[in-house]
Amino acid sequence: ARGTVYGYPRPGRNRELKKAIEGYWQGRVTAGALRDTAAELRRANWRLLADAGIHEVPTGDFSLYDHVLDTSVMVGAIPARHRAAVEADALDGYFAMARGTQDVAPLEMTKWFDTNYHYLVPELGPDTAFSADTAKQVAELTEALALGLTARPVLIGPVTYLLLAKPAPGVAADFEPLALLDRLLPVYAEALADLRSAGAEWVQLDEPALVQDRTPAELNAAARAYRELGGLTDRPKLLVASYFDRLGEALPVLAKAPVEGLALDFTGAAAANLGDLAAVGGLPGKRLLAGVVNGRNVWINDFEKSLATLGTLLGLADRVDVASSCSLLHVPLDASAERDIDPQIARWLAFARQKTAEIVTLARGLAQGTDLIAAELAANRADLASRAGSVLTHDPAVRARSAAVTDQDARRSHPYPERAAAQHARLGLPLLPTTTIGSFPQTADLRTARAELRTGRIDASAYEERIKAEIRDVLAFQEKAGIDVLVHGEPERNDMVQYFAEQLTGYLATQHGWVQSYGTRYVRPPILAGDISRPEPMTVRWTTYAQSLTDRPVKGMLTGPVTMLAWSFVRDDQPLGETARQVALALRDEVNDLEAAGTSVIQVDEPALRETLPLRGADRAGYLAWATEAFRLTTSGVRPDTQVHTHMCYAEFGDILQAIDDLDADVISLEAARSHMRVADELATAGYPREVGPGVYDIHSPRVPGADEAAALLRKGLEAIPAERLWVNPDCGLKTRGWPEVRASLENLVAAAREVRDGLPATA
Ligand code: THG
Ligand code: ZN
Repeated sequence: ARGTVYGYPRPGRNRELKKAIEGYWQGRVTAGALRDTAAELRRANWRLLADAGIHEVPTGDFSLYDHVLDTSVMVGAIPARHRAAVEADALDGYFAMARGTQDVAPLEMTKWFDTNYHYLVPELGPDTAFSADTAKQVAELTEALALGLTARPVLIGPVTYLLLAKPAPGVAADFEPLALLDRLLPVYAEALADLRSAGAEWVQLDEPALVQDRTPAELNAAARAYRELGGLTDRPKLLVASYFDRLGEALPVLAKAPVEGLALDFTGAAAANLGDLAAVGGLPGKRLLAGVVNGRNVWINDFEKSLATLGTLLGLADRVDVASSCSLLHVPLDASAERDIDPQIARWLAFARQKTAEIVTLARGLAQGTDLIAAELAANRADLASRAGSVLTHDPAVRARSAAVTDQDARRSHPYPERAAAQHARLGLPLLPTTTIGSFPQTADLRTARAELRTGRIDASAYEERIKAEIRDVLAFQEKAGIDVLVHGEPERNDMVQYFAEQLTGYLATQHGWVQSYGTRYVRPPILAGDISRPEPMTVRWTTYAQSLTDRPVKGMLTGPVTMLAWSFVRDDQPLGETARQVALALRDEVNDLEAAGTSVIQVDEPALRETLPLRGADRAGYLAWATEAFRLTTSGVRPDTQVHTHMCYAEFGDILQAIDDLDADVISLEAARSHMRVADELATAGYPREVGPGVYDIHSPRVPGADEAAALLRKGLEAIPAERLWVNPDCGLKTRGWPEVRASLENLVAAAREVRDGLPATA
């Protein structure tokens, strides 16, 4: 047995790739310099993998923006609107597809399965003509071979590529890209031939879409695709890879296909692949890549457990190699770079570099016997025991409180109609009340102040004064603009998840733990390492300061428990629902403290509720049950006359309407401007009984909407939601926008609300 991985983090130790690409966009870095930096980073990753003992390095996983976009280029699926740019200059055309230009819109971006990585959605139609452009794949393979390494090109498989695509603009919405399979396969055949002649013994085709619920027609398409590719004569050996969940119904399809190898995930729920594989009689004559090292979390492997799995697998395939469960793209580079994490706790952590070493160790143990890795096994056992027995992972007070939670704790004391009456009496708001989602522009000035606090150039009290001055400005603007429910603007927050994580016991923050979110944008997800508690109030000070400046209600602003999990690395030693409950209880204390400090409106944002939905339908009800319970646990400790808001964005809400209702929030604001209020219709049709603020100002664009435009959207909203339950607000927070647009847009939004309000029939 040998060890391998399917991909490695792209940016480099100091995010050199981000800097080079953004420098190129700004004209400070030449195309040649960008290509050199990229080649140097690839070389460094391959050397590192090879030096660690990885036997076959992946190629083609590297990308200047996104590997799905790279696949679109490889198969010639360039949308008509980008063709001129691509023909003028391949690199600039590539970035035009990714980011758009003055004249043309980019490809749409969406989440890569249930990860936090975003890919660019291929746009296809009945007229799409594919053609092979294998230059990038061949060049990167050639680079790795030139270093004297064994290399395995990794491509997105044809079935997954088509299943990730959507109809191009102007193409009927019911067009199914999978109908293009027969046209696409010859392009893959050409790519395989090119890679073979460039020296590839094996090529990996990634088919993660096959771990989702698939129709018989889709499974047939997969069978046909691999029968056809497997039947080619001029081709390398084929390895079809799956990850993120069990293959289920697709396993027998791939096991029977005329390909030389499969890669399966054996971590978490995907461990069911083990029984499924035995049930189909294993993979006689095939190579199996066993994904036993989790590529999605930051925890060290359990060597004994993995070796037991690997031992079973030895009897089920011709040759078993050890791998990560998926590309290491989804984890940070190197845990040893984290100097601020307690060394004892750092021993529990494995980022890409540590996971690579684990794979090599397991492969050695499997091939040559566990005696040879006795020292590693002993250290691993000790580290696992230290984690299991730590006071960080087991806080008796947190556990006792969580165990004592009753159904009643997760229910408001009064039904919505009674709450609504009490809230309306307390708040005295007009019909169609106006508000914002929470954040105001994060100016360069604020970021500088935070950086200066970090480096000690200014002290805590100077920083506090700086933040208070910003809050005063934000409040003054909102009062002058005539907004009804105000916010403090969140100038003290860097990232909505990181800010709370830094203040909760049991959470770890990283200094260098960057993970690609999209293109050149990265996040540093905090780590839910232990039992969660809140040593002291986190936001009360800022909210009460803001409230002291105005007679209008100021909303308290919190991030909800599901989003706190979705945008963090989660524990693997207890069910997610338990972690969610602990976070919910800590946030519940904050909600109750805000109320006690006089806050009458409290918003708990859950933008990630939809994106964490499990990949397989059968797992969804269980997820939604704990997710909605965690939200209600957070928000149910308040009096009936305290108004609970929530906010969601970045998603299609259609398949979670019931869950949105189950949150029992008094008011929900949603992204809607770009979909022309479709969500208001959907909620109304589903019988949603509470108050709704469908966004009437698309904050993802610098465009300032006119008052008449916002009014038209509002009137559209009124067709679905009665005036007594309709709010007026932007789509999302304003932190990424500039002040001039925000000022003008919010003034227009208030004018629109007034105009529509004045046109309403008088009520009793
Ligand atoms: N916070 C967290 N995770 C998220 C989002 C978030 N995941 C989903 C979505 N929002 C991702 N969106 C973005 C948007 C912008 C950036 C990253 C992810 C971004 N990053 C800066 C960069 O790479 O330059 C770094 C920011 C920093 O210094 O922390 O601009 O809102 N947790
Ligand atoms: Zn939002």
